[in-house]
Amino acid sequence: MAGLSEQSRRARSTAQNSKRISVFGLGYVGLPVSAAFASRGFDVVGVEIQPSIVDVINSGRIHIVEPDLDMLVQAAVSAGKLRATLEAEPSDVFIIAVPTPFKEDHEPDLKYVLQATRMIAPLLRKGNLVILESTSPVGTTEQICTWIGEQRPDLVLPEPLRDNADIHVAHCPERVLPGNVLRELVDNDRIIGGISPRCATEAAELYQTFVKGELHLTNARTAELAKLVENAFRDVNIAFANELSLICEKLNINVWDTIELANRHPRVNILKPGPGVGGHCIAIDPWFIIAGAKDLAKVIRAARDVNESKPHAVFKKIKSAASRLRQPIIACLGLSYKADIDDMRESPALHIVEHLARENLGELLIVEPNIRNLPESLSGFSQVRSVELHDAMQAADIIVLLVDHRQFKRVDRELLNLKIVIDTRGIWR
Ligand code: SAJ
Repeated sequence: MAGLSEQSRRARSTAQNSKRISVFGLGYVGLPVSAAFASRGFDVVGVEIQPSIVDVINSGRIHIVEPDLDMLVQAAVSAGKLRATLEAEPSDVFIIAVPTPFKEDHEPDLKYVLQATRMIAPLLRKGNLVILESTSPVGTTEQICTWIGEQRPDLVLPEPLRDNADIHVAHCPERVLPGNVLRELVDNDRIIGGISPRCATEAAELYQTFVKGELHLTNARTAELAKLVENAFRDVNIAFANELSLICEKLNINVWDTIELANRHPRVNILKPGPGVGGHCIAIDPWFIIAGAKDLAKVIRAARDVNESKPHAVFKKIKSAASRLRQPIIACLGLSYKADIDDMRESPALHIVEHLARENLGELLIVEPNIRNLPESLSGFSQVRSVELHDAMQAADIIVLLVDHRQFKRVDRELLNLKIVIDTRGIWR
């Protein structure tokens, strides 16, 4: 935040740090955010609907894979600065970090945001700050105000031109990259969108206690759209790479060489093709834009179609290879949606393996170094087994590289000889 001297910044910071912050949702965003605030001395309460997660956090452990987060949580819990609970408590700040999925028809589903707001509303006192961190369709932060107003007609709510409200409400979208969360949480710039300018300032004062990147203040609707646009931009660019991979396949040209050469141009930077786009952000957020502007979001919609069709193209390639063998053994390397994490949300790798299992094309040997047990969706198939990397490489006729985990990059290339190799990430070329 521009304009604050170091001394007044420190004084404000100390005043801030005595506050209690409740974070709703202790997932991939809520837990690192909780730990970051707790490590700055705040009294942080994590409100979770799953009792097993509450128990894990309160014992100083974590339930997700994210580098260094375990140490930070352990330190915060043992210092008494972070605890998890099922019940919401009165606080100075309420941060909503719950999932924002979509429904069958790709319309946004705000039920978890509503649920959190319903828990927060009865506890609100004058001066409280409510922050929505979850990536959300345009208008969600205003919707939160409306929901609060329904439960709390006694409160003066913020409006764009009203700065004398009893509470403050802002959208501060998270922008961290899974796998690099703790560094990005601190270093990345943040967009802070207030319902009113005062709401934005209040939220910015809170985030400046640990964010080293710049804080960019705006209104809530712009902040909502800016976040969606970041991920839609990436989706469109990955779709370009994925479309290119299909074109190259048809023309029998190596897509990786083509991209490498084209990227030598000073103003060209083509992303990497892969088995599809996964995760809870890039594969979801563009739909929030499409839902709000159906007739206009044509490129964004086409990119979604290309990226959603890519897992099927990979499946067809595996099927064609398998059809040339009798009782093929197929090794599938990786299930998560990207490298070196355990997150399987919207994972194209998982979708491909599920499809292979359903079609029963042969024995499936799954290697996923970041999980202990196979996901439930694969448990009912007798021909599917979780195995060690080395065993899969030895036994398989077909090796399908689905995720570029670091363990797979180190594979002895000799083991690939005489096998059919389908490398969707181009790490063995
Ligand atoms: N992917 C490709 N080719 C590429 C890059 C990515 O196929 O060249 C695939 C990945 O394998 C993965 C998917 O795209 O399946 C998304 O991965 P990612 O690493 O690009 O992004 P996420 O979903 O892990 O995190 C994104 C980030 N957004 C941007 O980079 C614009 C992150 O900063 C956001 O905080 C996060 O979404 C979010 O929460 O919205």
